[in-house]
Amino acid sequence: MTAAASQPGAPPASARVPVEFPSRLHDERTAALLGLALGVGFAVCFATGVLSHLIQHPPTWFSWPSRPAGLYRITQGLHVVTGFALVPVTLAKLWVTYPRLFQRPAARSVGHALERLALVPLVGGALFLLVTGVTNVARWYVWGFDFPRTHFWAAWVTVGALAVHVGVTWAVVRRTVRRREPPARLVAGPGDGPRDAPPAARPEERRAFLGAVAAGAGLMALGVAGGTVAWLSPLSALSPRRPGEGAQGLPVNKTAHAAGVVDTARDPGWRLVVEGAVDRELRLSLDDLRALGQREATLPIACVEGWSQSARWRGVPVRDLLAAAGARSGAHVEVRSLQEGGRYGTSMLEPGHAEDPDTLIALRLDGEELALDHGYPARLIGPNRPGVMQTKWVSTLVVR
Ligand SMILES: Nc1nc2c(c(=O)[nH]1)N[C@H]1C(S)=C(S)[C@@H](COP(=O)(O)O)O[C@H]1N2
Ligand SMILES: [Mo]
Repeated sequence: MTAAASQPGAPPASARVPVEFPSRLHDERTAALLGLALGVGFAVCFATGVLSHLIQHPPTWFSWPSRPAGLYRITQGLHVVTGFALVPVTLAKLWVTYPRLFQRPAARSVGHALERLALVPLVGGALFLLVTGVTNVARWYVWGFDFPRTHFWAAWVTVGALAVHVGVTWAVVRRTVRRREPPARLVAGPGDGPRDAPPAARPEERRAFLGAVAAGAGLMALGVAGGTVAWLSPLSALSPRRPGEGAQGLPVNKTAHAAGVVDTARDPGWRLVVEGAVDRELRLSLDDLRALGQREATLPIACVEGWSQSARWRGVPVRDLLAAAGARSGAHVEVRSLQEGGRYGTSMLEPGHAEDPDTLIALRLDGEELALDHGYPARLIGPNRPGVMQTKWVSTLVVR
């Protein structure tokens, strides 16, 4: 106990920062700049993620158009690339700000306590989203839970906590970004003496640090962007699916073997059935389908996991099949697969998609018969749809 501690006006020993943080980079300005980058990044990730969720589980007020054909490829590519790039930025922000954990007193008021408590869902949620997103893209399913649903709800929790955090820190961010006064080190608690409030980082130190974080973010983005941008794919160490790799030069998500359809897909007795609210039920063999008018369309498979690739598809437009069956216009169509069980064995075609001339029951891919792994004998492919809604090994179209 020093003599100073017992002098009137000196801070009590408990108010002192108990741990020393030698780096000058633990300062407000570094934290604010990283915070701005994170705010923008998480906003993009959240918006594109919610959009993807709405497309796959559309509420009545939501309708996703079938054009432009490659829009989902862009929004979902952005979701995955920004998510990956956020990893180093988030870690940098946690490192810059963690001295704050040791701030004493832990809470100055009820408001301050709530503010600090909101960091639990913020930090926990952000790390959870990044870890589950990256491992899901890497197809490393170590989690027992339902990924899309858990990731979706965690995003709402995180964004709620982020709104609180932005509200609380906005004044500091404005002040530091406008350089009204020199930034403070983040270690200072109330009553700290000058020795405990050392100077913030010099601008060139901060620039070098932020430059390294940006380079890390760029590397992470590159690591996955090649799943979509073909010429980057040699650099994309983190992308498990790459353009050009797979049966017929197109990545395969689930194989026929994994889906348990090898025998049923090869069965000569296979028929495409069109049933439901229609004049008559259609039962078409593969030869029947080949004899109908064919249409060709160049469309991407755009997987939710971030990879995408365009290919030339040829087959029978769904709308021609619906017309042949006498379905009324504006019908919703459920597309069923031979695959039994599994989440992606069926998908819904909203009217706008069912009526798009390029929404096909495809029989051919890049001039060849469909490979078994790409959905032989027939698969759904349509413009501007998530990969999970491009059902392979189609057995039935149910008109509703
Ligand atoms: N029946 C069925 N269709 C399916 C799937 C599936 O698991 N089962 N996976 C989907 C997913 S997630 C994607 S990305 C695309 C990939 O198509 P591809 O394997 O032909 O590239 O198929 C979709 N169609
Ligand atoms: Mo996918």
